[in-house]
Amino acid sequence: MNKHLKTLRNKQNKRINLGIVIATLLILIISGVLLTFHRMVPPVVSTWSLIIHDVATWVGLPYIIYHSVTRSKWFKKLERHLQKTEKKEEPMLIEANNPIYKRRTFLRMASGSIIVLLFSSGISKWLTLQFPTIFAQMSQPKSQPFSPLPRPTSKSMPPIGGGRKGEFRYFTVTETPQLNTSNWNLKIDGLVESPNVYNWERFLQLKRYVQVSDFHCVTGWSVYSGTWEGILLSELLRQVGVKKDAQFVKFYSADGVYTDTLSLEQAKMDDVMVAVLIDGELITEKNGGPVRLIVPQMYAYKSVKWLNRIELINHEHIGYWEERGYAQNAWVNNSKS
Ligand SMILES: Nc1nc2c(c(=O)[nH]1)N[C@H]1C(S)=C(S)[C@@H](COP(=O)(O)O)O[C@H]1N2
Ligand SMILES: [Mo]
Repeated sequence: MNKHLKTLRNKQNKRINLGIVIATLLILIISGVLLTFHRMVPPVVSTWSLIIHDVATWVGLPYIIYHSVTRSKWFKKLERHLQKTEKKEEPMLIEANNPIYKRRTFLRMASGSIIVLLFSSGISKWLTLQFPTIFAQMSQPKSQPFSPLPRPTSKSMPPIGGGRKGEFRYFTVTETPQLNTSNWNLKIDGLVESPNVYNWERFLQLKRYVQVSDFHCVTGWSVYSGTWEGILLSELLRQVGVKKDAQFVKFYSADGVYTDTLSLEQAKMDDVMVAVLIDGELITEKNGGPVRLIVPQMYAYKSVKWLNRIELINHEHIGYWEERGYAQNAWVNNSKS
């Protein structure tokens, strides 16, 4: 670093570059620490930390990589080599030429492009999720794949919670499954007296309840006061009749990958809901619609999106994020156990 600084003494541009790199690294570290301890900071702080951390990752990180690549020994060597051959081959041209055509510039632009390309899938996913309205015009509007549409109860429309505060980050570990009236249904089976399959129409005939609750992701973002309307899980379980040896409830997603579990006792909590509407509107595709689980007292990784099967089992199942180290009991409020 010392050496590096000395060589930069008279090079204003390079000093700015180095400043940007160091600032980005500091920002990544500070926002990362705040996110790790997001339970201890106010929600505004964690929300902003996450936004800043994202920008630093998708804009700052490619820049840092470019910076380190173009300053590495082998890159400099390659540049010198190209410059030498350039001078040998076309000495006349060089002086007169626009610098943009120099091989050295080309080399830098090419490495920059490769780095941006490597990051592009991550960057574009991040952009489309963060600024959905900007990109909405780019994808053609879809026709409503579910009919009939559920009619919201008077508590949902207008929403008694006054409308949710905050934005969903639409998080998924798979592609969004394309569901519609004919390829979606909800199966309830396993250790139950009478297994059941609800198609869309039958599902909408079930009695729906409304609750206002907050939604917290473990990574530090939240959506507050969502008015959810749906069927109570306890009610669905009562209908199929849970057998005595059942101890856990396993939830499946139509994505074919994501699963999670609750103990039978947790599943019977009176706010655990198979939700269909939020703030009086059908839950959108990327939000986990048509039907998602909502477990307000636990972190949102328990709230399985695109729910299509509920199975009663007698052993503990390890869900997608639990397999990757997250707690089986995801209480938001630490004092529960
Ligand atoms: N099927 C499925 N359900 C899922 C997930 C997922 O990746 N796939 N992610 C979970 C996590 S970690 C969170 S924070 C919430 C995100 O919900 P949202 O995408 O509607 O914001 O969904 C949860 N349910
Ligand atoms: Mo999450």
